[in-house]
Amino acid sequence: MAIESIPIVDFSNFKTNPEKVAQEVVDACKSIGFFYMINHDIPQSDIEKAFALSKEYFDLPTEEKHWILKYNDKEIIKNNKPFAPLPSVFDKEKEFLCYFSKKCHATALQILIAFGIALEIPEENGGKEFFSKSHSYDKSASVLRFLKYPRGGEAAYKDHVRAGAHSDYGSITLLFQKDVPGLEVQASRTEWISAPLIPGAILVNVGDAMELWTNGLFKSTIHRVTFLPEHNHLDRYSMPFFFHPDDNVPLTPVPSRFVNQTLSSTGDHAYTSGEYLRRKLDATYNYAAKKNSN
Ligand SMILES: O=C(O)CCC(=O)C(=O)O
Repeated sequence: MAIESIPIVDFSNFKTNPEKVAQEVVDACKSIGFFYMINHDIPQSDIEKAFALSKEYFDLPTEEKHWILKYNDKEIIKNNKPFAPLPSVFDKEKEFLCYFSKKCHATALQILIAFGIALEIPEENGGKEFFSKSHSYDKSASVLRFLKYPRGGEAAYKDHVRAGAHSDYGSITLLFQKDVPGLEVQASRTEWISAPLIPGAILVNVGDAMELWTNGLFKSTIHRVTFLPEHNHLDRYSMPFFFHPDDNVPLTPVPSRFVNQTLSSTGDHAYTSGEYLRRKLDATYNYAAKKNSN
């Protein structure tokens, strides 16, 4: 049966009826790989404030936004600390940004607990905390990004596909969208369906690491961003929170009676989360570097 829309999962009942909510989450992850999370614990005022900071940053003159080019590779990986001084827009709100990214982390952990419940992971393997205990706040590659898609009316940005078709690399992604829709999902693996804006909802999707970890049970679905002609005069802002397992976590089949425990013929080597991420980033950036040098 063709999948025509993205399910909505109401988390207001997660405390009182976790099994029901968890089942809805897992049904969505097994079919389309996307769902809207409503009644989550992130106040709308915090989401609005984060979007306002993002806009304030993108509104800066171009030279100021190129601050990052001043820093070389050595400094980028120094002592596991912020790789460069933050631009003042963010520096003055460091406390808020830390608080907001911790809220994203806690919200993503709730979803992972739902996975653990519905997949009935045995207690001796970690039970409902099987996934959440492998996603520490400060040791994984998880990242909150601020994105701006400049309005399509400007000469340089005529293409209606604004972010090409791709899957995400981590375990799950939380996406905050604002004002301008545009995300499309390849639900049935051939047709694109749109992911409309639902005020206050977070759009959640499964990433490649989770598809590998569940041995294909959960679907990491291709998606892209397009602009409709009626939105050509508007900039689009979004904030994805890419959630990754800790680097050393082996992406071997999750101990669940719902997950096939046999690796496929191509999977005789199971990656750790860190290896998988590096492999994908190398492929992306080597490709980009080659393309740019041509
Ligand atoms: O901006 C969006 O709505 C989607 C972003 C996205 O898919 C990505 O950055 O991987």
